[in-house]
Amino acid sequence: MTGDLLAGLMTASVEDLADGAVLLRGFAVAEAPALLAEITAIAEAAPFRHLITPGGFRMSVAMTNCGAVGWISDRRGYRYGADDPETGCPWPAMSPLFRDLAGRAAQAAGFSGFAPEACLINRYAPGARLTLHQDRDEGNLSHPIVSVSLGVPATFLFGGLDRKDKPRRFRVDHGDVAVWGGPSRLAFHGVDALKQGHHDLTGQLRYNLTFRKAL
Ligand code: MD3
Ligand code: FE
Repeated sequence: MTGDLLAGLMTASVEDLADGAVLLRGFAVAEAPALLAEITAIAEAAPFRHLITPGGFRMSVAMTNCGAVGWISDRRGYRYGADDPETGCPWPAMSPLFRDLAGRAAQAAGFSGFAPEACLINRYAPGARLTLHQDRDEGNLSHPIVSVSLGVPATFLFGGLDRKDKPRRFRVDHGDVAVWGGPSRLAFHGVDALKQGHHDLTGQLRYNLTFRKAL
């Protein structure tokens, strides 16, 4: 095990959520201020927006992306694309800070060589939520998804492979990193409506970075 990986694990506790799913409590706390500064810079080039679902609903979570491709939704469906449809420009590049954090978290959870092309950035204001869904728009489902929580705490809903499986709930705090792979990669999941709260670095907001091997 490399020195920095050990250092990350010394401040983080590892919780097994399910087969292939791990929660690394506090794994990204040290990097959080730099991650938030980078989110601000990304949003200057690719502003947060509320995407429209194929069914015509406006998502309560505001989103943007960085990386070679970004996740988008509109009346035509869900997909990854190289350009921001709002600006017509490529998504901002994914920085080494983002990429390395995702790779180290995946490694700590037992997944080697995770090199995501896409980082979806979700912004939750009070009341914003994600209903139960699967992440299955990625070209390569053999890699995990890495999720980094920042700011106000939230409740993850983690179901099974069947939409009807009753989801388990667990709280995620600032700096927590979750890795979902293997048998959990296609599990249904969501996020409860964000409660009113305050975090010194984000005010009443929560951010989530979701790293995906999309191509
Ligand atoms: C369980 N975002 O953007 S990832 C998403 O807090 C999304 O914004 C969550 O779900 C958020 O699609 C954080 C939680 C998550 C992600 C992928 C999973 C849970 C998962 C894949 C399989 C199982
Ligand atoms: Fe998801």
